[in-house]
Order: sequence, then structure tokens, then C-alpha cells
Amino acid sequence: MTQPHLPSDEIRDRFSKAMSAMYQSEVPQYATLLELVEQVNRETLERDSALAERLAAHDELHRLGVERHGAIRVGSADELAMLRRLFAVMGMYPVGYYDLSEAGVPVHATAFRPVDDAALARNPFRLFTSLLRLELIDDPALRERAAAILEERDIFTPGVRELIARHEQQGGLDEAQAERFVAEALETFRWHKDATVDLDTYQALHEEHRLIADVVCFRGPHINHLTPRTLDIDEVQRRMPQAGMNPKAVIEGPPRRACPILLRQTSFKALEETIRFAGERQGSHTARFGEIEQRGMALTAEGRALYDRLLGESRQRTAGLDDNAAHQRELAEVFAAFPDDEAELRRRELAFFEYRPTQAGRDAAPVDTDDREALLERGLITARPITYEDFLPVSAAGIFRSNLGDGTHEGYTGNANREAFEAALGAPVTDELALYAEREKTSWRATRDALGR
Ligand code: OOG
Ligand code: NI
Repeated sequence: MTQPHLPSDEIRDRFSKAMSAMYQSEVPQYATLLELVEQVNRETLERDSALAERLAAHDELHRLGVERHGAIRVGSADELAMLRRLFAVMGMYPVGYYDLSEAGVPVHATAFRPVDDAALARNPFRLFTSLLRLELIDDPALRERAAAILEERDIFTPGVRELIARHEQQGGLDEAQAERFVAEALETFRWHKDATVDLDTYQALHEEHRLIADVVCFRGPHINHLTPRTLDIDEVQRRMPQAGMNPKAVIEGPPRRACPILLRQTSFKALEETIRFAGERQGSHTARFGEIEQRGMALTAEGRALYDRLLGESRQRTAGLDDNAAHQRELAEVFAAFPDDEAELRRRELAFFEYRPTQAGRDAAPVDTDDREALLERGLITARPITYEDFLPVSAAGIFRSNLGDGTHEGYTGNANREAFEAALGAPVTDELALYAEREKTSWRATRDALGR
């Protein structure tokens, strides 16, 4: 008898928990970060009962403690394409294209993530996945050497390859297969203390760019961080040193606001770890860190343009500032130009909202208007901001940079190449703005239907 398939959301949930357990045992400081985040979340909820009620009403308390994302970096098109098939087993699809080369990091990236509302609500775990761009290495000999090293490795176990193929044939995995899949998939992301190359090769690649050494010299794309959700990122940043962590200098993204937008992130800096190189020589490598995030509302194209413009303006004012409090003060001044009132954000169409009819609205159907603001005012519908589920290239570059050590590379200009990325991936990436717009539109259509319009 054939067994029923386990829902992909369930496989993703198990996988994210297994990944978290593995990373906590590999990087004990990450377990310390989780404790700190949990403590600050608890205190925040005690202090802010309105927030606690809102989270409870939206059924968010039970998943507050699950990680929101992680990140990996791969070296070849084949690796990326196979990852796409692996993540599809867990209902994670490539959304968004991020060019980091402009910021001096020779990669481009996407995020594999759940897409529909129910899947996001179950477990929103995503993986920010970067593809190394060997074509940006100047020295042809080094470029070829790196490509040859990558050619030699297989980052997937035979077991996971077989289960991915089986998933594609049968359209799912049963309980026992799913269990095996999680265990086998996890192997790809494990840390390896021994490099595949000798110390000289490592150093040559490292000199070209630290990131190249990180991708090329190991058996697989070790998970380089995981990221829980904090309800108060400023407080966690403040407390990190007391808890023995060395935070990056500043929090990335927008400043603290009454109506949070997009995404704020910070991390403790990557740890230096002992590595055994081929030929038995010892050395070290820094790659792995811990991050936290706090998400706000998704912005429309117009809202995003305003965000990007203000961030650009703040850049001159914050350049060289490595004191977070001062940095945040400058940001807050510049961002005073970004409306911080839900109704105004909605009326000016700067952010995306989800609409619902209230009971009074249903009772009043058919209503005499479909003017949104009028319906809201009369209590016939509600509007709730849609949470931003994606990433920000400038912030991502900041996270990369602070964890690759301070020797920064100048930008590789004019290198965004979404087509090449999609060719490597073997599929198009979904446009994130289209997803939010669709969600808003669908909710509005259903609301109008319920109101008899
Ligand atoms: C990824 C950095 C980007 C984020 O949260 O923006 C990232 C990396 O260091 O590989 O994870
Ligand atoms: Ni991250």
C-alpha cells in the first residue's frame, strides 16, 4: 500500500528545526544568541501588551521561536540548479534577484522561500542563496584553478539525489522518505573542519576575495548563519556584548519607526575557526555568524523608490559612523520624510495591505460604496499591512561585509545579470513585488465580493 505524502510545509518545518539544532551544536555562540533573543522577546511582550495581543490574534506566538532565514553560498550553476530542486521538495521557490557585485561581493543571489500565505504562516523559513561569479576574478589562472576545484566536488549525498528524483516522480514523499530526506539534505549544509585544498591555494583565493576562498575551499556550502526573529532589534544589539557577542557596528535597514517597514538586521561577527588544510597544515577561516531580524511592511514600487532614495541620502551622513546610536539618529532624521502613519502609507499607496470584511460589513451587504477609506471609516472592512518576506541588497552587502572581515573589495560595477543567474538556476526567479501586489488584489476582490459589490 502506498503511504500518503507528507505536506511540503511539514518537511520544511522539520528541516528548519534540524538545521537549527545542527547549527547550535556547531556554533555554540548561536545558541547564546537564541537565548538572548528569546529573553528580549519575552520582556517586550510583557511590557507591550497590545503587541502581545496582536501577535496572539494573528496566531504568531507559537512560531515566534522558529528561525526566519539562513544563508549559503555555492560555486557553480549545477550546484544552484540542484539546490532549486532540493528546496522545491520543501515548498521553497526562488524569489527575487539580488546583485551584490556592485557592493564589492562577487555573487548574485536569490531567496528560496515559501510563497503562499498558508505556507508562510506555517513556517516562513527561507535560504538566501548566493552564486559565486568566477568570471569576476581577474587573474585567469586563478579563475581556472577555482573552477577546477569546484568541478571535483559533489555537495549532495547520493541519498538526497535519489529522494529528490523520487519526489519529482511521485509528486511528494511519504513520512519515512521525508525523514530520510531531511537527514540527507542536512549533510549538504554541514561544516567541514578540513579544507579540500592546501594552505597556499586557500591563501591565493583569499587574497583575491575572502568570499571566493569560503566558497571554493570546502566540501560543501556550509550554512553560514541562521536568523531568528526579534521583537526589539535595538535592545538585542545593545545587549550582545554583555552576552559575550561582538555585534556588527550598525543595524542595517530603515531606522526604528512607529510603523516598521521592510527589514532591519544585525549580526554578531563571524568567528575565527581552526581549519586543517591538505598537506596537514593548520590555518583558520572566518565564515560563520549569527544574525537577527525584525520585519515590517512590504512597500510598493513607489514606497521602495522612496526608501532607496532616503537610504542613498543617509549614506553620506552615516559614512564612517560606526556607533549604532549615532547612525540611527542620522537615519531617523533622513527618514522623517517617509510617512509613519498607517493610514497615510495606505492612502499614498506606499505599502501593501490585506483587506478583510468585518462582521458588520458582511451584515451590511450589499453596501453602497466601494471606496476603501469610507468602508474603513465605517468599520465595514479592516486593512492590515502585508509583511515583507524578502531581502534588501544594500543590507545584505552590509551583512556580508562585516562578516568577511574588514578588507573590503571595491565594487564590480555594471554586473547585474539576472539572465545569467536564471540560466544557472534553470528557472526564472519570481518577482517579489508582483507577489505582494497579487495578495493585496486578491484580498480586495474577496472583500468586495463579501460586501456585495
Ligand atoms: C548572506 C548575507 C545576506 C541577509 O540576511 O541579508 C543575508 C551571506 O553572508 O551569505 O543573509
Ligand atoms: Ni541573513
